[in-house]
Amino acid sequence: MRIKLHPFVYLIMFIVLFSCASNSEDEFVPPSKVEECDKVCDAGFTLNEETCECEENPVEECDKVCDAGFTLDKETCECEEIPDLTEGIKYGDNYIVFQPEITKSNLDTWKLRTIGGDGYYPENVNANIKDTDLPAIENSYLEFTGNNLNGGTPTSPLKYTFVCPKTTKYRLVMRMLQPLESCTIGSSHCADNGYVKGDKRNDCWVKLEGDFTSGNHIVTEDLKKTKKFWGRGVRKWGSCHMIEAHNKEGKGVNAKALYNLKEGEVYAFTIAGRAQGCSLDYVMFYEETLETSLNLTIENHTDIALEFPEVYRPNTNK
Ligand SMILES: [Ca+2]
Repeated sequence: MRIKLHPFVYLIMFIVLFSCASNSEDEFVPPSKVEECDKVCDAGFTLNEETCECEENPVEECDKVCDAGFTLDKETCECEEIPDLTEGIKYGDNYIVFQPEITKSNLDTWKLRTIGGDGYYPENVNANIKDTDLPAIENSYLEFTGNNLNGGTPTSPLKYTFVCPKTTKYRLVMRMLQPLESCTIGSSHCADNGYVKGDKRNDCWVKLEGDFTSGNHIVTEDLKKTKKFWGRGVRKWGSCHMIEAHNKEGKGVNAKALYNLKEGEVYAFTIAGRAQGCSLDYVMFYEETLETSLNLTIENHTDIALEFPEVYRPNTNK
């Protein structure tokens, strides 16, 4: 039997159904529950409970200052020893100084001259030296015996590795001797105030490697190549103090060897033999402004051991 309902009944049924559905939605209230954040963060991170994100801990500034020969590891804030530095280098606040014989390189044609030994200068106390002259530091030095009196290709390289003690501009100088024969003023070929051949036995080759720029008009790349380094010290300890290189316009020039070095950086320095007889007592890199503050004059024949205060001399316990 088929029951036919009045359309009004359908309408009532629809309203009731709709009303029930609607009431059930209104009655549903989701629980006000805050989700628990149980994330575990890695070391060095901290949980932000509001966002439930791991955030990196702020890095504490490490301002430790390390001694010369040590470098700062910023992650651990510890000073670590720099390996392979040449032993025996003396580090000041704004200079480094060393005797050339501390090198680990083979001396080859460089000869170690020691007091009383063959070829040592002066050969005796009356050997044309003044009372005010200071002998070689620790009574020893290196003499180059290769090439000829005027020069030659770079021979017998001697290497040194050092760390820069302070970011500043440094000048390179060496205490140098030209062991030349003396002569009588006025006789033939006798020049340079009684010293024959004053422009011989007075140079070597130098090269510096590392992170630096030139401190003057010499191009930086030239300072990273092997260049002639020369000076004067005829039959007395003088100085090797000028580099022969090129300026930024490409012209050949003689100038101070000036390097802008960085604190904590490690540099490799090489000396190679050029003119036979050139003799080296010690090597210095010093902050150039010392020339003003200490009123220094570094030029031909200046004995740097006497020009600088004694503290600037190298260690003698090689
Ligand atoms: Ca010496």
